Amino acid sequence: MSHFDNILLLTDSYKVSHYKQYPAHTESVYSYFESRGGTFAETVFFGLQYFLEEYLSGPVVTPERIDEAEKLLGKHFTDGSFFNRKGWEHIVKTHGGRLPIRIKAVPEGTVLETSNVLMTIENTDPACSWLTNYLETLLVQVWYPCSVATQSRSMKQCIAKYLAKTGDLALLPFKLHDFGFRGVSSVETAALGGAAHLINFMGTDNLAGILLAQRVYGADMPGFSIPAAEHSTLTSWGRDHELDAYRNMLDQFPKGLVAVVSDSYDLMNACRNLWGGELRGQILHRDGTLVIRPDSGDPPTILKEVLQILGESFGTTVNSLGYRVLDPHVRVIQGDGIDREMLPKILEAITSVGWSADNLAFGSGGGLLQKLNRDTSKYAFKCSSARVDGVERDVFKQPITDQGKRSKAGRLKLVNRNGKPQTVRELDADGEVDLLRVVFENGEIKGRYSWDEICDRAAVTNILAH
Ligand code: AOY
Repeated sequence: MSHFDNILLLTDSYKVSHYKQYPAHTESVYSYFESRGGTFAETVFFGLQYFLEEYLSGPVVTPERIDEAEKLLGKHFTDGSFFNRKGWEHIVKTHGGRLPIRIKAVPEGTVLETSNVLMTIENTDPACSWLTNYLETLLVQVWYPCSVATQSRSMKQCIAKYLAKTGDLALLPFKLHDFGFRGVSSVETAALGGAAHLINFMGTDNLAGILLAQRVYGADMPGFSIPAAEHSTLTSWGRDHELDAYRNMLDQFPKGLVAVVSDSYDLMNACRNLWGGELRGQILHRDGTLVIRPDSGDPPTILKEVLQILGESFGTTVNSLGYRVLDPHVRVIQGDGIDREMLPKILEAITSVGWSADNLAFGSGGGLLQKLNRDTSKYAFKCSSARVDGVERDVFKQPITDQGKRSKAGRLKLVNRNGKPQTVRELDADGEVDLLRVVFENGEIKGRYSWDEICDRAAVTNILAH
């Protein structure tokens, strides 16, 4: 059972008072969601289907929930007498508890330039114009899966650039592994962020992300992993038995990929004298690949040194692009300190000394799922149109204290103009196809997107353009 299943309470406190603040006879409030710019030139839209399914669909307003909200808010506010009981009871009586709201959005997985409309929301019952922005708080949380999908896709473009230049692009889907479950603020965050990453990559240790991709988007098996050590499994052998701990890994997992974190005591000693010394023969006769994981130090410096030592011990070949590749029995994964800024530094450092990006994979936790906030892509939800007493009017803000915070005006449409999606006013786009589709209306989910179509839409295709 969820502790957070009362839609009346999934909002900011101040919104409870807003129904008294709109002009009299406000029949419609129309709002939109966009990225106003920020770190990335594009955004990937992803995650709305989860919020619709989890919180908004079906009969979500009930007499019990109204009572609970009235009681809680009565104590929360200094003067609790303004609770909108009539408004909520109207939704129960007239709509069977289903929200009289229409949400349109770009199809999930769509990659769109910033400053375009991603989603619109409006009330479908003129008595419920107060409800549109009551839902802002919950709906805007879609900023998080959008941001993770966007950042992960940008990191994919970065890795793709180096693979195209120095190695094999076919390795791309497994080059950035999600280590982030423990580093995020909640299980729900792990699920949304983990699924968002899996739109772009196929490697993950974040099982919550897999569950969300399967249960909400019908994915089959969207992410894969391999046996891998953590420090506890190795250090419990004792410092004097580091070699035995490593040998045990090779014995227990005699074929396929196996990853072993190797910095418990002395990473370079482990690479040169244990993996590259005593265990060298066993590794070279193994039917599979040992993935060595450094986990401390300055990543570019450490990785150049580790590749150098492993090259000396296991040998290298030079590929058709002129870059060095380690013997196929050994590879490296860097999972410490990886974020969108460290990634290009490492790739530049290793390629500058002749190593192919094929040698290296990345793990990222906090950098992938938590080093983001709503400002990273400046997500905002603003009212752009209202109908008052039968008259539609533009609604917008234009603060002289920050021109970047100006909001759009009018009812909006996303149309294709000279091969590019552009946000225009509905009035200026008569007869043009709207790329926004109705996904929710009057309590029902109207359009669903499958995992595979979302991944296809977000696919990184033209690598060399980036
Ligand atoms: N996993 C690739 C498979 C996963 C992990 C998870 C935090 C893996 C490590 C590895 O190789 O080393 C959460 C830290 C590491």
